[in-house]
Amino acid sequence: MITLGEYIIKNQAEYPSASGELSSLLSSIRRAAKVVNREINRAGLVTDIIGGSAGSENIQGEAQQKLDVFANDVFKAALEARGEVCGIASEEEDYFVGFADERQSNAKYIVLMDPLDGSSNIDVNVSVGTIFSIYRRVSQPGEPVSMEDFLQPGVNQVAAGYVVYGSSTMLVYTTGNGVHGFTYDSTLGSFCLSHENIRIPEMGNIYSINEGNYIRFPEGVKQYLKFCQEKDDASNRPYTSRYIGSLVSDFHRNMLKGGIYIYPSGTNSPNGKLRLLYECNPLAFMAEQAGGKATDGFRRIMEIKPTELHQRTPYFIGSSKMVDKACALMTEFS
Ligand code: AHM
Ligand code: MG
Repeated sequence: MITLGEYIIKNQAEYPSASGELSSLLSSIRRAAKVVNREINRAGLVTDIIGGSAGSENIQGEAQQKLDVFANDVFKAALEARGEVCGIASEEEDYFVGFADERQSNAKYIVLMDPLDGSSNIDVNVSVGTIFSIYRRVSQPGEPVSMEDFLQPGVNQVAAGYVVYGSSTMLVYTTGNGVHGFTYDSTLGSFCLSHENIRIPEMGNIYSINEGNYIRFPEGVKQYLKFCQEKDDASNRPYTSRYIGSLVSDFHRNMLKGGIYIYPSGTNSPNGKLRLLYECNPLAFMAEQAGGKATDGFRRIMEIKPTELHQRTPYFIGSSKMVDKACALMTEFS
């Protein structure tokens, strides 16, 4: 059995020129994930302390759960502690946060994260996740981090991943060399390699979308849903519909089994709900590394040049042939 810690060290040894900072950064994420995992597992027991609403809103006007705030604090502290990261941005922080001591301001990485995605599901014991995205800063070491460091296109990511706190807890990540998954063994206190080199099937038969918003979907999405629901034995249709409402879990399932996840425009906001920098880009990097695709219906997600920290984008992600079909209909009916 190989633990995540051993795997990170083994891979670092294969790149003798690497300084070990990225490995150390991933170790910080691993440690924070264990702490958050412990608290999520207790959420039903100590509801008054860690369950339910925090009574506050984030900059996007969404109610923060106590565990959102807790997870944000844990990941932020873990990333600040070691000195590989010069700043972070988070769904739960209005602005980016620069780390100021001398070691940190000379650090070369920045991290964007959604510390607890799908947190409205916690109170009903549905899986939630942490999503992270790692870039090299563009500003010079020693300078304060700036917005420019955070507004990089997804193609510049050096690593990305997620933790899914589900029926078992898994940490899945890529450093641009395939996607690898580790399952948490709580008796050992270790993430153990369970899914090396994950590949998304080119075609699947699962589609995931909040169909309650159907009336406001663009015509291309309506046409794609019609296609998914039509009977055609040769292409294994109708497909099956699965929607947890927790992006990491929906993506994780589709990545392993083959499928497409869509959060289109025309719902709560003109650009859909999901945030480009810390939800869409990291999962897009993972999808592509696993052989899948991610677009906004027309453009590759990772090539979008961000203009705002909390910017949203329509999102189509999953099996490459399914994303291609949905995008073809988006173009045809636009
Ligand atoms: P959050 O970051 O506030 O938790 O919102 C993101 C979540 C995703 O996990 C999920 O896919 C989506 O919101 C569900 O949205 P909806 O309830 O509109 O279907
Ligand atoms: Mg989120």
